[in-house]
Amino acid sequence: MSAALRQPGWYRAALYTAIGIAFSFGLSLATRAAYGLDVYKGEAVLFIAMLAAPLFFLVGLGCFDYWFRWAAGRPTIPEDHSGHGAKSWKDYFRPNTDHKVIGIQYTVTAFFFLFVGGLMAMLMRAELAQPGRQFVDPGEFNGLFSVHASILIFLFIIPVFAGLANYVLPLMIGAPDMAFPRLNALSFWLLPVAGVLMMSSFFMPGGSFASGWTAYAPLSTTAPPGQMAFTIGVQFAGASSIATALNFLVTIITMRAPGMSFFRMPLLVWANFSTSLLVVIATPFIAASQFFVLLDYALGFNFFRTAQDAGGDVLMYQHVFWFYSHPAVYIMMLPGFGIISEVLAVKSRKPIFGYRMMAFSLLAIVVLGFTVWAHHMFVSGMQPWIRIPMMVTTAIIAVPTGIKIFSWLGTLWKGVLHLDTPMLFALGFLTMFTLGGISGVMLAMIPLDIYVSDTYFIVAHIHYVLFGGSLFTIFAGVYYWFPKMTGRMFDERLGKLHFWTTFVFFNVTFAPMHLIGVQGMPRRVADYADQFATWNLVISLASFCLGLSTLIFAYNIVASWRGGPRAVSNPWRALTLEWQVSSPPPIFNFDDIPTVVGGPYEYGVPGAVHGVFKSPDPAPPAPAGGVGPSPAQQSAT
Ligand code: HEM
Ligand SMILES: [Cu+2]
Repeated sequence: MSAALRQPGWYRAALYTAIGIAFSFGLSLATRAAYGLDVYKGEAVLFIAMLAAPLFFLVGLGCFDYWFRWAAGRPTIPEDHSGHGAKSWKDYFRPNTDHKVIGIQYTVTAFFFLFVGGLMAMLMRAELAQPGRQFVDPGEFNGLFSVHASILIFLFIIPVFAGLANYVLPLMIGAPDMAFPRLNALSFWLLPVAGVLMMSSFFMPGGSFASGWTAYAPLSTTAPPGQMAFTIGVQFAGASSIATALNFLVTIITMRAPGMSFFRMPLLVWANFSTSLLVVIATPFIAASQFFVLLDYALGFNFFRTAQDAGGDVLMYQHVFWFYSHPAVYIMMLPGFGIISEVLAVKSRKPIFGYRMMAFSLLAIVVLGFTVWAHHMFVSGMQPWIRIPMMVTTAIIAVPTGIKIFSWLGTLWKGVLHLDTPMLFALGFLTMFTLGGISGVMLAMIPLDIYVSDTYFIVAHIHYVLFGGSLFTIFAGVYYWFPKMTGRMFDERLGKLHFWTTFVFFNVTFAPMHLIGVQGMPRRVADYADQFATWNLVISLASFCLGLSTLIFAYNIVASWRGGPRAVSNPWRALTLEWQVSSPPPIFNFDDIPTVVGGPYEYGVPGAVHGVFKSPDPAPPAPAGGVGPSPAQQSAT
C-alpha cells in the first residue's frame, strides 16, 4: 500500500487531495487568527479548498513529477515508452503522454459531459412543458441552465474539438506525437477537475451557481458561494485550452513532415491553427475577468463592486467577458469547419473548391472575431455611437463565413456524393449552421436585437449555431474517424437512424423558439404566460426525443467499439496521411517517414498522391517499447 502511495496514480491522488483539503483548512484558520477575525468561516475554507485541492490532486496523480525533478536539478526519468499507447481500457484511466490516448481520453470525457449537460436540459424542458411550477423552483432552474450552458461550452464543445484534433492532427501532418507530450497530458487532466468543480456546485451552501454562463457582475460578486465553482472551474478549463493551443501551434509550426508546406496542410490543420491563435489571444481575458471576480468576491477588491462607493465598474465586466466570449464562439466553430472540409471533400470525391480562400477566410475570422464583442451589449447602456461600428463589423464577419459556405457548396457541386453517416451530419451541419448564421446576421442589426434581446429568439439562435452547428460537426467527425481511432467500423444503419432522429427532433425543438421569442417569451424563466403553453409542450416533447436519439449514438459507439467489424486502414479511400497507416495507427504513428508531394484533396485527379512513404534506409529503427527517445520526446524535454 505505501508503495502505491508513493507512485503517481489514483491512490496518491486521493492522499494528496486529502492533504490539500487539510492544508486549505489550516491556511484559512491560521490567516484568520493572525488578522484577529473569527477563526472559523466555512466559506473561506471552501474557497481555498476549491483552489488548493485540485492542484494537490494533479500533483498526486503525477502530472508534475517530471517537472519537479527537473526543477530540483535531479535526474529526470525519461518518458517510459512502454507506457505509450493503451493496451487495455484501464490504461485510459492514468496519465499517458501518447497523443492518441489523450485524444480518446479527451473525447470520451467530453461526451460524458454532453450527457450530464443534456440531462440538465431534459430537466429544464420537463419544468417548461407546462405553465406553472412542476419540478424545480425558479432558483433551481437558474442553477440548471447556468450549469447546463457552462458544462456544454467549457467542458464539451471546446475540449471535444481539442480531443479530436489531438488524435488526428499529428497524424495528418506526419508527426510522431504532439510537440509537448507531458503538457498535453496535463491539459487533459485539468478538465475533470473543472467538471467536478462545476457539478459539485449543486451541493454547495446556497445552491449551484445561477448567474448564467456569462456570470455577469455584480450578480456573480454577490451570489452564494456556489458561484465560485464557476469562477474557479473556468480557470482550470481555460488553462487547459491555452496549454493545448500552444501545443498545437508549436506542433504545426515545427513538426510537419518533409514536403508539408502550409498550403499543403489539410484544412483541419488550418482550422486548428486558427483556433489555437484565437485561444491564446482571447482566453486570458476570461481568465482575468474571473480572477477579478474571485478577488472581489473573496477578498473585497473593487474591480466590479459599485456598492458603498467601492469604485468598481460593472460594465467593464461585460467588456472584458465578451472580448473573450465572442471569439469563443469561433473557438467553438472553426475546428468544426475543418472537420466538415475533410468529410465533404472525401465524401463527394472532389478537391476543396477554393482551398486557399478557405484557409484565408479562417484567418480573417480570427482577426474580425476581436472586433465585434459589444454586439452582446447593445442593450446594456454603452455609448450609443459604439453600437454602430459594432453592427457593421458584425455584419462584415459574415463575409468570410459566407465564403466558406459557398466553397463547401462548390465542393459538392457535381461531386459523386456518398450519403453515409458522416456525410449526412456534414450536410445537416451546412443547412442548420446557415440558418443559425442568418438569425445571427439578424441579431447584428441593432433595432432587431433590441426587440428580441433576452427572448427565446436568442435561445433558438444559440442552439442552431451550437447544436446544429458545432455538435453536428462533432458527430460527423466522430463517425468519420471512428474506424481510425478504434480499428472498428460503426453500424451504418444505426448511424443513419441517429442522424435522422437528431435532425428532425432538433428542428422541432428549436425552430418554434424563434416564433415564441418574437412573440415575447422571455428567456431564462422557469414559468411563462399561458399563451405560450402549446408551443412549449411541443418543444418539450421533441426535446425528449432528441435526448433519446443520442442514446442510439452511445449504443452504436460502445457496441461497435467492442465488437464491430475490423476496419481496414483506409475505408473512405481518403488521401490525407492519417488514412495511409493502419487502423489504429502504430505506436509512433509512422513506421516509415512520410514525404508530402501534393495537395491533400486531389480527389478525382488521376494519379494524384498526397504523401509517399519510404523507409529512411539503414537509419535507426523506430523505437520499440522502453528504449530510446522518440523524436517527439526529444523535442519535449
Ligand atoms: C437536447 C438538447 C438541448 C436542450 C433541450 C437545451 C435546452 C436549453 C434551455 C432550456 C436553455 C435555457 C434557455 C434560457 O432560458 O436561457 C438552454 C441554454 C443554453 N444551452 Fe442548451 N439545450 C440543449 C442542448 C445544448 C447543446 C448541445 C449546447 C451546446 C453544445 C447547448 C448550449 C446552451 C447554451 C450556451 C445555453 C445558454 C444560453 C444563454 O442563455 O446564454 N445546449 N438550453
Ligand atoms: Cu458575439
